[in-house]
Amino acid sequence: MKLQRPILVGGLGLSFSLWMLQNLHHSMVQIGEFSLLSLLAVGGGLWLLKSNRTQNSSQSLSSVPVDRTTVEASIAKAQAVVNQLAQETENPLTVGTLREQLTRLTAELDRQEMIAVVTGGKSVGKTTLIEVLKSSWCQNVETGSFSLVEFQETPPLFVKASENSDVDVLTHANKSDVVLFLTNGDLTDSEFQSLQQLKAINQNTILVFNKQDQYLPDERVSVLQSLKHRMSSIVVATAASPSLIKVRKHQEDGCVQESLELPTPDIQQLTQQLGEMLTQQPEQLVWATTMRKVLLLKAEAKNLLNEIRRDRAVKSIEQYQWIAAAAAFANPVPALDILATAAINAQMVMDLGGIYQQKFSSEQAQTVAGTMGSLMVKLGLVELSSKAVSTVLKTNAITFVAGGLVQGVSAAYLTRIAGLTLVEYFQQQEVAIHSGTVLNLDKLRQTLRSVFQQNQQMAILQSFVKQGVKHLTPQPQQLQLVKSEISA
Ligand SMILES: Nc1nc2c(ncn2[C@@H]2O[C@H](COP(=O)(O)OP(=O)(O)O)[C@@H](O)[C@H]2O)c(=O)[nH]1
Ligand SMILES: [Mg+2]
Repeated sequence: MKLQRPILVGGLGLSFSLWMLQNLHHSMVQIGEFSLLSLLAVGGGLWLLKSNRTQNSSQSLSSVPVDRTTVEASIAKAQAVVNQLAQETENPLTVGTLREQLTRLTAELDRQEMIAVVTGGKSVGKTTLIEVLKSSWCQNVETGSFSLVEFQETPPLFVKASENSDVDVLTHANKSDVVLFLTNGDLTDSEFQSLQQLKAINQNTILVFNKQDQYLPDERVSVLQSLKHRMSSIVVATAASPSLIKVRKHQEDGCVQESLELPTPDIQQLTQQLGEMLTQQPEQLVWATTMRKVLLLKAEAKNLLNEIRRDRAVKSIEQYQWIAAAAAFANPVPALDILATAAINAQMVMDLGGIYQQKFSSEQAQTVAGTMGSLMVKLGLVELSSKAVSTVLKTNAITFVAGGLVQGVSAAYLTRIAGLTLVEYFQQQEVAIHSGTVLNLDKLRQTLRSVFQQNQQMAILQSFVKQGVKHLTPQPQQLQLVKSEISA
């Protein structure tokens, strides 16, 4: 590996870089399908959807109808991911399962019966509401005015010790045509968040204020108003199983007779709204649901693929980081020679691109590596890392600080950051094979910042520096050996 003449790297002010890093989380917003993919990527975290995305795009998203052709195209894309997985995995069973699921999804495009999921906290009245809904629904189906609906109850949300995590529950909800979300009054924070998540994935949701009989008439109105104010979705009030009420009857002889009466369930608003929603364009709802399922399945396959590729990629990155370390260690300069590191990275870019089926010519790889190098400088990462590395070295009382150790470890560290950034970036690309890869610089910059931030945690840095020191300096045992040889 030939090193170019080292240049000094000033970097930007530390405070500026810190400011950039602080603002990082605002920029990690993605659009469309990516949100679903990245959700799954982070441990199935449906919960991670940022609410600002919801505000920006939910309205426009929900107005885009999904047609059959679009779903079929998505199924084909998912198929391509599964095929790629089949080529790279050593686990044919998973591939088999995914293929079966895809076949089922194709058949589902013609599903006749609608699926409504009823969810909410514990004891909000899910079971009761379903009972009442079913019987009123049947009558409407018989007269031919409503389509067939299967009502499904989810396990309760917000129950800590439950076997089902809220993520599972929401994933289930995501696979239905409509969600009835029950609450018994003003929304709690967790209820609000779950609703936001349903909205973010463009799920048809009706917010149902059940047990309204427990409120005085004017309270009812204000709860309903407040719900409508907080959620722009459809809100209805119901009493699936109203409590007994005391009824006073004035007799003709002037006596007052009190009796208890059981009011009939009041779900009229809900039946009407749900009826409209499910009867207007049932095919489109079914297609939209199938689309969500396809995207989830594709994301699952892609996740598996990414896991396999990441393992291979990290091994490769590790090789390059120690090459970079050795080079900078042997050729210590006052500040890190980022261009030299970048020259080494070009080969790494090619390798990683190969693993992720992103074809780069050697010139392209050179450009990518150079771009990453200059991004690192611009973001002040070079300066930040050498500072961090020397701090860790000092606080770990590493006595044998050879010249070039800081540079060596920093070079390794920056190479690793560059590599992990590319991995992260490639993971978000469509799996379909591209001819001629065009880098999205903004996205690369965002990814770089976030990967850097993740790897700036003290624990990670410390263990990395220790590893680096091990690689670059003689081991204690070896020193011991040398000493004992001398004394012998
Ligand atoms: N007062 C009143 N009670 C209700 C209403 N709906 C359900 N309940 C009662 O709330 C309790 C919990 O209902 P259930 O359907 O089992 O709730 P789930 O846990 O959400 O399935 C039961 O005792 C129901 O009778 C309602 O509209 N008004
Ligand atoms: Mg129940």
